[in-house]
Amino acid sequence: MSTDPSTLAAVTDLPLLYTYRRCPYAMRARMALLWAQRPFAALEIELRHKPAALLAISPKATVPVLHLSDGTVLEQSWDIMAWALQGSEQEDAWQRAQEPTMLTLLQRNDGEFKRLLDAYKYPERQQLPLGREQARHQALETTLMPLEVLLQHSRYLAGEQPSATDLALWPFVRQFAAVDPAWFEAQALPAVQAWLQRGLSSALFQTCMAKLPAHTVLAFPKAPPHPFDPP
Ligand SMILES: N[C@@H](CCC(=O)N[C@@H](CS)C(=O)NCC(=O)O)C(=O)O
Repeated sequence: MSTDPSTLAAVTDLPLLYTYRRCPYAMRARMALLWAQRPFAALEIELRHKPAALLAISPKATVPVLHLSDGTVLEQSWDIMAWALQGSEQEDAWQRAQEPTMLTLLQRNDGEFKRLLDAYKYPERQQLPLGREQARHQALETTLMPLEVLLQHSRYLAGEQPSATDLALWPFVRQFAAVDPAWFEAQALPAVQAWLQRGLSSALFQTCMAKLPAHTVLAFPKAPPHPFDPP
């Protein structure tokens, strides 16, 4: 595969997303791009063999990275979501996510919850002085129970319609639930469970999980016409 970033970008006039299908940060970026109906090309990478073209434009080398045709490089999933949603038909979904409560949820998700999720999912790799069950319990108390309280009052985190915050959190709660699905289902989290299911069964999520061959720049499949199920 070519190692020249300009060559890779030249394959397409579309914004080029360096992505990894199973990465939760990349999932939120793909969902936002799809929901905003921003056409984009995608390059599925392997985390162990990152393409030189990615390293050249983003030495920190995490995914997702969005390379725009004017040369701009967006290296954070939230920045990619902002670029996608602002000025799109889903502007309102972006604006509702800017409320302080929503920004706090995002911060907690990407900080404490992510660390606890890693400690729960990969106990052998973890850096926290916590056992697996302790990590799971803390995640329940600090994150999932507060989400349950919120979702007892509204279908989505910022109201009756999805917002950027829902897109940002779904992939992480999905990962947490998937570590031990029977345990997750047995918890008193009916609103969180229903909200997660709503997200995962949406046409938006299904499309964002399209399988692409690695190392190939391809136009990503188009956004579905009705990304969320009717209430
Ligand atoms: N703060 C970044 C985090 C992205 C991130 O950590 N992505 C992971 C994959 S899920 C990654 O690329 N890790 C680098 C590696 O594993 O080498 C964002 O929001 O985009």
